[in-house]
Amino acid sequence: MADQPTNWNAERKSLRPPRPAGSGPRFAPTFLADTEALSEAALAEHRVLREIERLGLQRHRDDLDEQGYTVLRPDETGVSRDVINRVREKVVAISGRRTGVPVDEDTGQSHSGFATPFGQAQWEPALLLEDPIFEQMLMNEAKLALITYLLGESCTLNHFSSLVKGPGTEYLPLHTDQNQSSSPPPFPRQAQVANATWALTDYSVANGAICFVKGSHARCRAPNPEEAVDLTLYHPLEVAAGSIIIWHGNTWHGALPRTAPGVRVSVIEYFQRWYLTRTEDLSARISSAAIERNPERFAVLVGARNPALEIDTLRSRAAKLGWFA
Ligand SMILES: O=C(O)CCC(=O)C(=O)O
Repeated sequence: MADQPTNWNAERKSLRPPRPAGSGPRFAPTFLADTEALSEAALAEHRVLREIERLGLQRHRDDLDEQGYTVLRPDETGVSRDVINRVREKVVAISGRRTGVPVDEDTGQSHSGFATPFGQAQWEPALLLEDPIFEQMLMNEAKLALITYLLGESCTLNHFSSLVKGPGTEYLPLHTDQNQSSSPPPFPRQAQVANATWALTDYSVANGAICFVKGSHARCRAPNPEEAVDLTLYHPLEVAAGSIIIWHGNTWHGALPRTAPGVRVSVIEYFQRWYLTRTEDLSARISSAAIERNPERFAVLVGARNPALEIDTLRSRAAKLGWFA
């Protein structure tokens, strides 16, 4: 299979502003690249890369470039074990309330019969509307710096949901997120969608860990039906509760069945570029109180504002010219 070029750093150089535009075009100026907007796109790139450096996340940026995924360990997220436990308890309570089936955290028997697109797991959407603690998770600095590196400053949520996975025997086949909610193959090399999953319980082989195929994002296609179930390609990711697993939307991933008693609990924050259609549109459902109590970027992330669609602003022009704006 012919892989596409992986030198992402080299590609980025094309964002430098070009020579002065001279007297400017007479027709269709709204549709043409202008020097000011190109400079703003280059500035956005600079801001995004500087933020990565400020937070000491260069290794994670390189992981995303080279292997298509990375893990922020609990000590790198700035989130305490107490908060992670509270979030897990909330997810467990919400999951039980929504189906009327309380989660049996000890045996997991309550959750061995679930079947969703995410495997033998209960999937619950629109979690962000349930409790302000989820808003804090969304605004997590280190996670957002890496998601912004992948999807630019104008990116938005596609869905904010949870998974509770009980014991079972079924593997989740290898797939790409890009394939489900963005353009068909060949996929663009620049991420169009990206996933940040909070492990709220430990991930291990027996606990039904997520698995990745290193470097598969550069193939710019989904696995074919044989590859999707080829267990030799599954490389389990064992991480501690409180970690955030972040991946490029082209990266092949699947999951092992859980063989141990109990449940694996996670929160999925799934992001996309500003021009894609969302799975869950929270823009009209999010409260004005939530918008007010959070930083400005929150409104963009939940889709209440889309700066890239504003008419003729510098930011909207820049978002159409650079991957980081
Ligand atoms: O967490 C898992 O087991 C798999 C989740 C997944 O495939 C996804 O979020 O796209």
